[in-house]
Amino acid sequence: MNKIILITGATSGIGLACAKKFAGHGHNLIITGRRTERLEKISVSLQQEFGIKVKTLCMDVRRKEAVFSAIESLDADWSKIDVLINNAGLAVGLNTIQEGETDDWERMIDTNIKGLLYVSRAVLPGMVARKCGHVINIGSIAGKEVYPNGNVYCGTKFAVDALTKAIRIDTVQAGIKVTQIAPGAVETEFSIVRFKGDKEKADNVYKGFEPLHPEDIADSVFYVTTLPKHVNINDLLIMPTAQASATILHKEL
Ligand code: NDP
Ligand code: 8X3
Repeated sequence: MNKIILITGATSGIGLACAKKFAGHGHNLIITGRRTERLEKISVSLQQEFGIKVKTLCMDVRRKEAVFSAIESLDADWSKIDVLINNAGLAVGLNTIQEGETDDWERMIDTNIKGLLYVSRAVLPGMVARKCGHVINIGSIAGKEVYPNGNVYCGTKFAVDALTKAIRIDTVQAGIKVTQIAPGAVETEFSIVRFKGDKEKADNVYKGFEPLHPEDIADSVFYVTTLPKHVNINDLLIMPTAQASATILHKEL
């Protein structure tokens, strides 16, 4: 059966890989992100390659009113969202708290926590009314372990861990599935954003070992949506084989 999958942050990395994976299985997509041009290009190429329908919502998940009006604007064909993938997120900076940039903190808190909440608040009432739906939150190893200089990013991902449990509790009576997928190091644009465009620093993060690829995460996101109605995966922690914990990496340089 064709489902409607809403993916936040589908313009790169894990979100884009999820879009391709679900499109490849014939599902229709609502893809979101701030970079309009990329979003439109991706939409055209997914429709051409996979013969599915794609709706683009260009929005910043931090803008509450924009999020609510974008979701409200969906017509009957699009509003029955089966799967919400709360993926949009970022780390900005890698500093001690005492030297941290408060603007970086706001960006992470507003995107990773408040953005996830706004989108969930906009989509969940429909799922609850239909007694059907699956929310998949992209957490992180950073939401399981705090590591040096990770402070606020880790705090936001610990919040994603808690909110995943909270959404599950609040919607269990409606039969909504709620899953957290928590990856270790995945090579995407994540580190370029964290290091504010310093590509050399970003590339160094993934040197000397094989990190996860965004497609590895998309495979698991897709897998959890294929299980029978009575089966829910609560939490999946997925690491590169060379990464034993947030801080222990076996690198061969
Ligand atoms: P990317 O930087 O490649 O992708 C991030 C996506 O989020 C982009 O599509 C970006 O779109 C979107 N996004 C960021 N901020 C906003 C915003 N304010 N409003 C709307 N969309 C936004 O990184 P990843 O694919 O790696 O990151 C995806 C998720 O995975 C994040 O939640 C991240 O924390 C998590 N994660 C990543 C890991 C990694 O090692 N890469 C490991 C564990 C978790 P646009 O810029 O167009 O708005
Ligand atoms: C991204 C993985 O270890 O850089 O969430 O925090 S890590």
